[in-house]
Amino acid sequence: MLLKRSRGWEINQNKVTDENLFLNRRNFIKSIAAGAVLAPGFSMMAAPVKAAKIIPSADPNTSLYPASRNRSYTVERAMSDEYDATTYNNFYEFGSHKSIYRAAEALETRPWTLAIDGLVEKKQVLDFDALVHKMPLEERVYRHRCVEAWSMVIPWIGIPLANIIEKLEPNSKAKYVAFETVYRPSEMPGQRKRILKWPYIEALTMAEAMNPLTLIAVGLYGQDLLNQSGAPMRLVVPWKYGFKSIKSINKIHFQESQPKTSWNMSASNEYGFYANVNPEVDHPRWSQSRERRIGNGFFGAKQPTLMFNGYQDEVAHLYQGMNLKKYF
Ligand SMILES: Nc1nc2c(c(=O)[nH]1)N[C@H]1C(S)=C(S)[C@@H](COP(=O)(O)O)O[C@H]1N2
Ligand SMILES: [Mo]
Repeated sequence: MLLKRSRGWEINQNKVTDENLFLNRRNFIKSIAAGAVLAPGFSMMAAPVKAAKIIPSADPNTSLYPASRNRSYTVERAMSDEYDATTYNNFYEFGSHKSIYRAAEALETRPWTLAIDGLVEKKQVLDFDALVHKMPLEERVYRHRCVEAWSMVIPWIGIPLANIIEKLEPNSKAKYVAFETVYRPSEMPGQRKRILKWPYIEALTMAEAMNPLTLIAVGLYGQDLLNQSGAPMRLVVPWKYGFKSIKSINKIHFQESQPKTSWNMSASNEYGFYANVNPEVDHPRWSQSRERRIGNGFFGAKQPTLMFNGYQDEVAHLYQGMNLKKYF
Protein backbone atom coordinates (compact mmCIF):
# COMPACT_ATOMS: atom_id res chain seq x y z
CA MET A 1 0.00 0.00 0.00
CA LEU A 2 1.11 3.52 -0.75
CA LEU A 3 -0.19 4.95 2.49
CA LYS A 4 2.08 7.55 3.97
CA ARG A 5 2.50 7.15 7.66
CA SER A 6 2.00 10.17 9.83
CA ARG A 7 5.07 11.22 11.71
CA GLY A 8 5.83 10.08 15.23
CA TRP A 9 4.21 11.87 18.13
CA GLU A 10 7.47 13.23 19.48
CA ILE A 11 8.15 15.10 16.26
CA ASN A 12 4.67 16.60 16.34
CA GLN A 13 4.66 17.21 20.04
CA ASN A 14 4.75 20.99 19.88
CA LYS A 15 2.00 20.98 17.28
CA VAL A 16 -0.42 19.30 19.60
CA THR A 17 -2.84 22.19 19.39
CA ASP A 18 -2.60 22.48 15.62
CA GLU A 19 -6.20 21.65 14.84
CA ASN A 20 -5.55 21.42 11.11
CA LEU A 21 -2.84 18.90 11.48
CA PHE A 22 -5.08 16.71 13.59
CA LEU A 23 -8.11 17.13 11.37
CA ASN A 24 -6.04 16.25 8.35
CA ARG A 25 -4.61 13.17 9.96
CA ARG A 26 -8.01 12.15 11.23
CA ASN A 27 -9.76 12.70 7.93
CA PHE A 28 -6.98 10.82 6.23
CA ILE A 29 -7.71 7.82 8.41
CA LYS A 30 -11.47 8.24 7.94
CA SER A 31 -11.11 8.46 4.18
CA ILE A 32 -9.13 5.23 4.23
CA ALA A 33 -12.05 3.86 6.18
CA ALA A 34 -14.39 5.06 3.46
CA GLY A 35 -12.25 3.21 0.95
CA ALA A 36 -11.36 6.35 -0.94
CA VAL A 37 -7.65 6.90 -0.51
CA LEU A 38 -5.70 6.49 -3.70
CA ALA A 39 -2.18 7.14 -4.69
CA PRO A 40 -1.93 10.65 -6.16
CA GLY A 41 -2.70 10.60 -9.89
CA PHE A 42 -4.37 7.24 -9.64
CA SER A 43 -7.94 8.50 -9.56
CA MET A 44 -8.02 9.19 -13.33
CA MET A 45 -7.25 5.60 -14.12
CA ALA A 46 -9.59 3.72 -11.85
CA ALA A 47 -13.06 4.12 -13.28
CA PRO A 48 -15.70 3.43 -10.60
CA VAL A 49 -13.91 5.20 -7.79
CA LYS A 50 -15.85 7.30 -5.33
CA ALA A 51 -14.67 10.84 -4.68
CA ALA A 52 -12.73 11.17 -1.45
CA LYS A 53 -15.41 11.44 1.18
CA ILE A 54 -14.55 13.53 4.19
CA ILE A 55 -16.62 12.24 7.05
CA PRO A 56 -16.94 14.95 9.67
CA SER A 57 -16.32 13.92 13.25
CA ALA A 58 -19.49 12.55 14.82
CA ASP A 59 -18.42 14.10 18.09
CA PRO A 60 -20.23 17.31 19.10
CA ASN A 61 -17.59 17.90 21.76
CA THR A 62 -14.66 18.99 19.64
CA SER A 63 -14.20 22.06 21.85
CA LEU A 64 -13.17 19.69 24.67
CA TYR A 65 -10.17 18.39 22.72
CA PRO A 66 -7.24 18.39 22.96
CA ALA A 67 -7.10 18.13 26.75
CA SER A 68 -4.05 19.23 28.69
CA ARG A 69 -1.57 16.56 29.49
CA ASN A 70 -1.21 15.32 33.05
CA ARG A 71 2.57 15.07 33.30
CA SER A 72 2.42 12.67 36.23
CA TYR A 73 1.63 10.00 33.66
CA THR A 74 4.37 9.78 31.09
CA VAL A 75 6.26 6.86 29.61
CA GLU A 76 9.97 6.59 28.88
CA ARG A 77 9.23 4.57 25.73
CA ALA A 78 8.43 6.44 22.51
CA MET A 79 4.81 7.13 21.71
CA SER A 80 3.22 4.86 19.12
CA ASP A 81 2.23 6.30 15.79
CA GLU A 82 -1.42 7.37 15.62
CA TYR A 83 -1.74 5.46 12.37
CA ASP A 84 -0.67 2.22 14.06
CA ALA A 85 -2.89 2.79 17.09
CA THR A 86 -5.96 3.37 14.93
CA THR A 87 -5.45 0.73 12.23
CA TYR A 88 -4.16 -2.21 14.30
CA ASN A 89 -6.93 -2.98 16.77
CA ASN A 90 -8.70 -5.72 18.64
CA PHE A 91 -12.47 -5.30 18.59
CA TYR A 92 -14.05 -8.71 18.05
CA GLU A 93 -17.50 -7.23 17.54
CA PHE A 94 -16.18 -6.19 14.13
CA GLY A 95 -14.04 -9.24 13.33
CA SER A 96 -11.38 -11.44 14.89
CA HIS A 97 -8.47 -9.81 13.09
CA LYS A 98 -6.61 -6.51 13.44
CA SER A 99 -8.01 -4.56 10.46
CA ILE A 100 -11.45 -3.77 11.80
CA TYR A 101 -11.21 0.01 11.40
CA ARG A 102 -13.35 0.12 8.27
CA ALA A 103 -16.03 -2.22 9.63
CA ALA A 104 -16.17 -0.20 12.84
CA GLU A 105 -17.46 2.84 10.93
CA ALA A 106 -20.90 1.16 11.05
CA LEU A 107 -21.28 1.77 14.79
CA GLU A 108 -23.69 4.63 15.52
CA THR A 109 -22.18 6.52 18.43
CA ARG A 110 -24.88 9.21 18.82
CA PRO A 111 -27.04 9.40 20.79
CA TRP A 112 -25.12 7.34 23.36
CA THR A 113 -26.34 6.47 26.82
CA LEU A 114 -24.62 4.90 29.80
CA ALA A 115 -26.85 2.90 32.17
CA ILE A 116 -25.78 2.76 35.82
CA ASP A 117 -27.33 0.03 37.96
CA GLY A 118 -26.81 -2.60 40.63
CA LEU A 119 -25.67 -1.75 44.15
CA VAL A 120 -25.59 2.01 43.72
CA GLU A 121 -27.57 4.96 45.09
CA LYS A 122 -27.80 6.86 41.83
CA LYS A 123 -29.23 4.31 39.41
CA GLN A 124 -29.67 6.27 36.22
CA VAL A 125 -29.20 6.49 32.50
CA LEU A 126 -26.62 9.14 31.61
CA ASP A 127 -26.22 10.83 28.27
CA PHE A 128 -22.60 10.55 27.14
CA ASP A 129 -22.37 14.13 25.88
CA ALA A 130 -23.78 15.52 29.12
CA LEU A 131 -21.32 13.41 31.12
CA VAL A 132 -18.28 14.42 29.12
CA HIS A 133 -19.14 18.11 29.53
CA LYS A 134 -19.49 17.77 33.30
CA MET A 135 -16.16 16.08 34.00
CA PRO A 136 -12.73 17.63 33.38
CA LEU A 137 -10.74 15.76 30.73
CA GLU A 138 -7.00 15.16 30.86
CA GLU A 139 -4.42 13.53 28.65
CA ARG A 140 -2.28 10.68 29.95
CA VAL A 141 0.37 8.72 28.13
CA TYR A 142 0.08 5.03 29.05
CA ARG A 143 1.70 1.77 28.05
CA HIS A 144 -0.78 -0.58 26.38
CA ARG A 145 -0.06 -4.33 26.44
CA CYS A 146 -2.20 -6.95 24.73
CA VAL A 147 -2.24 -10.51 26.08
CA GLU A 148 -1.07 -11.51 22.57
CA ALA A 149 2.37 -10.07 23.47
CA TRP A 150 2.29 -6.85 21.46
CA SER A 151 2.38 -3.37 22.90
CA MET A 152 2.01 0.33 22.12
CA VAL A 153 2.30 3.64 23.97
CA ILE A 154 -0.84 5.75 23.64
CA PRO A 155 -1.82 9.29 24.65
CA TRP A 156 -5.37 8.81 25.93
CA ILE A 157 -7.78 11.56 26.85
CA GLY A 158 -10.15 10.65 29.61
CA ILE A 159 -11.70 10.91 33.02
CA PRO A 160 -10.38 8.96 36.02
CA LEU A 161 -13.04 6.31 36.66
CA ALA A 162 -12.88 7.08 40.40
CA ASN A 163 -14.20 10.60 39.71
CA ILE A 164 -17.25 9.13 38.00
CA ILE A 165 -17.82 6.40 40.60
CA GLU A 166 -17.71 8.90 43.48
CA LYS A 167 -20.64 10.75 41.94
CA LEU A 168 -22.65 7.54 41.52
CA GLU A 169 -22.37 6.53 45.21
CA PRO A 170 -22.10 2.74 45.12
CA ASN A 171 -23.12 1.21 48.47
CA SER A 172 -20.74 -0.69 50.74
CA LYS A 173 -21.92 -4.10 49.47
CA ALA A 174 -20.51 -3.33 46.01
CA LYS A 175 -17.24 -5.28 45.68
CA TYR A 176 -16.98 -5.32 41.88
CA VAL A 177 -17.91 -3.17 38.96
CA ALA A 178 -18.83 -4.71 35.60
CA PHE A 179 -18.86 -2.97 32.21
CA GLU A 180 -20.77 -3.95 29.10
CA THR A 181 -20.26 -3.12 25.43
CA VAL A 182 -23.36 -2.32 23.34
CA TYR A 183 -25.13 -5.32 21.85
CA ARG A 184 -26.00 -4.38 18.25
CA PRO A 185 -25.60 -7.30 15.86
CA SER A 186 -26.99 -5.16 13.03
CA GLU A 187 -24.00 -2.79 13.33
CA MET A 188 -21.49 -5.25 14.74
CA PRO A 189 -21.10 -8.23 12.41
CA GLY A 190 -18.89 -10.11 14.88
CA GLN A 191 -21.84 -10.33 17.24
CA ARG A 192 -23.64 -12.49 14.68
CA LYS A 193 -20.95 -15.12 15.25
CA ARG A 194 -20.31 -17.01 18.44
CA ILE A 195 -16.69 -15.97 18.85
CA LEU A 196 -17.54 -14.81 22.37
CA LYS A 197 -20.71 -14.78 24.42
CA TRP A 198 -22.13 -11.33 23.63
CA PRO A 199 -22.30 -8.65 24.84
CA TYR A 200 -18.63 -8.24 25.75
CA ILE A 201 -18.36 -7.90 29.53
CA GLU A 202 -15.37 -6.94 31.65
CA ALA A 203 -15.02 -6.14 35.33
CA LEU A 204 -12.73 -4.84 38.06
CA THR A 205 -12.67 -5.04 41.83
CA MET A 206 -13.81 -1.79 43.43
CA ALA A 207 -10.24 -1.14 44.59
CA GLU A 208 -8.97 -1.54 41.02
CA ALA A 209 -11.76 0.66 39.68
CA MET A 210 -10.95 3.39 42.22
CA ASN A 211 -7.19 3.29 41.54
CA PRO A 212 -6.09 6.67 40.15
CA LEU A 213 -4.63 4.98 37.02
CA THR A 214 -7.98 3.59 35.86
CA LEU A 215 -9.37 5.79 33.13
CA ILE A 216 -12.56 6.11 31.14
CA ALA A 217 -11.06 7.18 27.82
CA VAL A 218 -13.05 9.46 25.53
CA GLY A 219 -10.23 10.38 23.19
CA LEU A 220 -6.73 9.69 21.95
CA TYR A 221 -4.03 11.67 20.12
CA GLY A 222 -5.70 14.97 20.96
CA GLN A 223 -9.17 14.10 19.65
CA ASP A 224 -12.30 12.13 20.32
CA LEU A 225 -12.12 8.35 20.03
CA LEU A 226 -12.53 6.76 16.63
CA ASN A 227 -14.95 3.84 16.54
CA GLN A 228 -12.19 1.25 16.24
CA SER A 229 -10.70 2.54 19.49
CA GLY A 230 -13.99 2.14 21.38
CA ALA A 231 -15.98 5.34 20.73
CA PRO A 232 -17.46 7.10 22.46
CA MET A 233 -16.13 5.74 25.77
CA ARG A 234 -13.93 2.82 26.78
CA LEU A 235 -12.04 1.63 29.79
CA VAL A 236 -8.24 1.89 30.05
CA VAL A 237 -6.57 -0.18 32.78
CA PRO A 238 -2.90 0.10 31.83
CA TRP A 239 -1.45 -2.48 34.24
CA LYS A 240 -3.69 -5.24 32.88
CA TYR A 241 -3.79 -7.04 29.56
CA GLY A 242 -5.71 -5.08 26.95
CA PHE A 243 -8.78 -7.31 26.96
CA LYS A 244 -9.77 -5.80 30.32
CA SER A 245 -9.97 -2.37 28.63
CA ILE A 246 -13.48 -2.83 27.27
CA LYS A 247 -14.64 -0.64 24.38
CA SER A 248 -17.86 1.23 23.55
CA ILE A 249 -19.39 0.87 27.02
CA ASN A 250 -23.09 1.51 27.55
CA LYS A 251 -23.60 -0.10 30.95
CA ILE A 252 -21.89 -0.08 34.35
CA HIS A 253 -23.14 -2.50 37.01
CA PHE A 254 -22.06 -2.57 40.68
CA GLN A 255 -22.29 -5.97 42.35
CA GLU A 256 -21.21 -8.08 45.31
CA SER A 257 -20.11 -11.26 43.49
CA GLN A 258 -17.30 -11.49 40.94
CA PRO A 259 -18.81 -10.83 37.51
CA LYS A 260 -18.52 -13.37 34.71
CA THR A 261 -16.30 -11.76 32.09
CA SER A 262 -16.17 -12.57 28.38
CA TRP A 263 -12.64 -13.87 27.81
CA ASN A 264 -12.55 -15.61 31.16
CA MET A 265 -15.78 -17.45 30.29
CA SER A 266 -14.42 -18.45 26.88
CA ALA A 267 -11.11 -19.88 28.25
CA SER A 268 -10.53 -19.46 31.99
CA ASN A 269 -7.18 -21.29 31.86
CA GLU A 270 -5.88 -18.69 29.36
CA TYR A 271 -7.54 -15.44 30.45
CA GLY A 272 -7.78 -14.90 34.18
CA PHE A 273 -10.11 -12.47 35.89
CA TYR A 274 -7.20 -10.31 37.09
CA ALA A 275 -5.13 -10.39 33.88
CA ASN A 276 -2.36 -8.29 35.40
CA VAL A 277 0.59 -7.94 33.05
CA ASN A 278 3.21 -10.30 34.45
CA PRO A 279 6.39 -11.42 32.64
CA GLU A 280 6.60 -14.46 34.91
CA VAL A 281 3.20 -15.93 34.22
CA ASP A 282 3.12 -17.28 30.68
CA HIS A 283 0.01 -17.74 28.60
CA PRO A 284 -0.46 -21.51 28.20
CA ARG A 285 0.38 -21.14 24.48
CA TRP A 286 3.11 -18.48 24.51
CA SER A 287 5.65 -16.69 26.69
CA GLN A 288 4.79 -13.34 28.25
CA SER A 289 8.38 -12.44 29.11
CA ARG A 290 8.85 -10.24 26.05
CA GLU A 291 6.63 -8.12 23.85
CA ARG A 292 6.56 -6.89 20.26
CA ARG A 293 6.26 -3.14 19.96
CA ILE A 294 3.84 -2.33 17.12
CA GLY A 295 5.66 -0.07 14.66
CA ASN A 296 8.97 -1.93 15.07
CA GLY A 297 8.01 -4.39 12.36
CA PHE A 298 7.23 -8.04 12.90
CA PHE A 299 10.90 -8.94 13.13
CA GLY A 300 11.86 -5.84 15.10
CA ALA A 301 13.62 -6.19 18.42
CA LYS A 302 11.34 -7.31 21.19
CA GLN A 303 11.41 -5.62 24.55
CA PRO A 304 11.05 -7.09 28.02
CA THR A 305 7.58 -7.19 29.53
CA LEU A 306 7.39 -5.11 32.69
CA MET A 307 5.70 -6.33 35.89
CA PHE A 308 2.25 -4.71 36.06
CA ASN A 309 3.23 -3.21 32.69
CA GLY A 310 5.53 -0.78 34.52
CA TYR A 311 2.89 0.38 37.03
CA GLN A 312 4.20 -1.60 39.98
CA ASP A 313 4.51 1.41 42.29
CA GLU A 314 0.91 2.40 41.67
CA VAL A 315 -0.80 -0.99 41.90
CA ALA A 316 1.34 -3.72 43.53
CA HIS A 317 -0.32 -2.99 46.90
CA LEU A 318 -3.68 -4.10 45.49
CA TYR A 319 -2.39 -7.66 45.22
CA GLN A 320 -0.24 -7.93 48.34
CA GLY A 321 -0.16 -11.49 49.67
CA MET A 322 -1.97 -12.87 46.62
CA ASN A 323 -0.49 -15.77 44.70
CA LEU A 324 -0.22 -14.12 41.27
CA LYS A 325 0.33 -17.46 39.55
CA LYS A 326 -3.03 -18.65 40.84
CA TYR A 327 -4.89 -15.35 40.53
CA PHE A 328 -3.55 -14.48 37.10
N1 LIG B 1 -15.85 -4.58 23.34
C1 LIG B 1 -14.59 -4.95 23.16
N2 LIG B 1 -13.60 -4.36 23.86
C2 LIG B 1 -12.32 -4.75 23.67
C3 LIG B 1 -11.99 -5.79 22.78
C4 LIG B 1 -13.06 -6.41 22.05
O1 LIG B 1 -12.85 -7.33 21.24
N3 LIG B 1 -14.33 -5.95 22.26
N4 LIG B 1 -10.67 -6.18 22.62
C5 LIG B 1 -9.78 -5.93 23.76
C6 LIG B 1 -8.39 -6.22 23.49
S1 LIG B 1 -7.96 -7.86 23.36
C7 LIG B 1 -7.44 -5.25 23.43
S2 LIG B 1 -5.80 -5.60 23.27
C8 LIG B 1 -7.84 -3.82 23.41
C9 LIG B 1 -7.31 -3.19 22.15
O2 LIG B 1 -7.47 -1.81 22.17
P1 LIG B 1 -6.94 -0.96 20.93
O3 LIG B 1 -7.56 -1.56 19.70
O4 LIG B 1 -7.39 0.44 21.19
O5 LIG B 1 -5.45 -1.13 20.92
O6 LIG B 1 -9.25 -3.63 23.46
C10 LIG B 1 -9.93 -4.51 24.30
N5 LIG B 1 -11.33 -4.11 24.38
MO1 LIG C 1 -5.74 -7.91 23.55
